[in-house]
Amino acid sequence: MNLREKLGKSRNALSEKLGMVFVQGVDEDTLELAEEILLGSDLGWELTELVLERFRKEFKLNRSSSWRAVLVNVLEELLPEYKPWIPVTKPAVTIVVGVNGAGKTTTIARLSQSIAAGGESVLMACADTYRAAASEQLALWGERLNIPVHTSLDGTDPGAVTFDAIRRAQTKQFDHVIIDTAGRLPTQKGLMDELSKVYRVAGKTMEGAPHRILLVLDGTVGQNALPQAQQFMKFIPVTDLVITKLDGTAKGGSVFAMARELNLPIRYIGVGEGADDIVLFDGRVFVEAIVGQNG
Ligand SMILES: Nc1nc2c(ncn2[C@@H]2O[C@H](COP(=O)(O)OP(=O)(O)O)[C@@H](O)[C@H]2O)c(=O)[nH]1
Ligand SMILES: [Mg+2]
Repeated sequence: MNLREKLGKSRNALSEKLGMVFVQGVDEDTLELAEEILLGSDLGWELTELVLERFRKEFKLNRSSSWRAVLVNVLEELLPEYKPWIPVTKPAVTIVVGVNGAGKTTTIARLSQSIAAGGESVLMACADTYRAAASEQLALWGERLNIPVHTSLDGTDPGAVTFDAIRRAQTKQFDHVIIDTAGRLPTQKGLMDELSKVYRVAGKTMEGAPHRILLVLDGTVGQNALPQAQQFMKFIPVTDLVITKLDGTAKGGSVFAMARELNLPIRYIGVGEGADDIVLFDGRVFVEAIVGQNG
């Protein structure tokens, strides 16, 4: 399956429906129907109005404009081109955060797999010490992918695990260490404070660490994840977003709203349960896949 097929639900909800509406041309009546479709794809009010304005303007200038080309242009403009992340020190320390079930552990496994495939070494560390199942899950991934995993006894302080994992990665000269954290809700103040502590410990253990902090968001939740994301950002300085499960939702439009509201680069998207189903995010490719002619 290519990206266009994996994002098929969002593509159907957005471009297939718009195509049917605009068969009769672009006018105030069809724009009203288009508004519903744009909102339905979870683009949000603000961006929906922005897109409708562009349609009005373009079609006033030129009745024979292509709605698809107009939409591709306006959506591409909403997504800046992100500079690639190039780690400057070794080990590069990544902390991964988010609510339960968002896809943190799966993301870490797939990410580590692609790092290893690129010839670099990676240590996966489990700072979720509340559930035995958490370290077992990561250990299982490690076995399957042949990637070392740093675990500790249940109940160990997550800060201590962070310290140990970074030290081990330094001593054994790993290129990367990726730290998994327990899922938590922003309303759980104690757990959120603990996240701040993990962050501080990383910085004290190694100068400049963590080098990136990935916030993993469940794409099926769409824009409803925004307040939650903003709360996380109060406790830990998130550097990049990962939006998972975009294969299982028609709410692909929320990606544009997330990028805009949170003002953070979307680094990866999850588009399935397979090992290759995490992709480096590229705005143009994404837009092409959900609305382009040939995506
Ligand atoms: N369809 C789909 N499922 C995903 C994706 N990413 C994660 N999952 C599934 O979501 C569930 C929770 O993932 P997990 O990594 O354990 O979440 P965590 O609690 O944040 O660590 C698992 O069943 C994953 O297979 C994705 O991009 N697409
Ligand atoms: Mg997990």
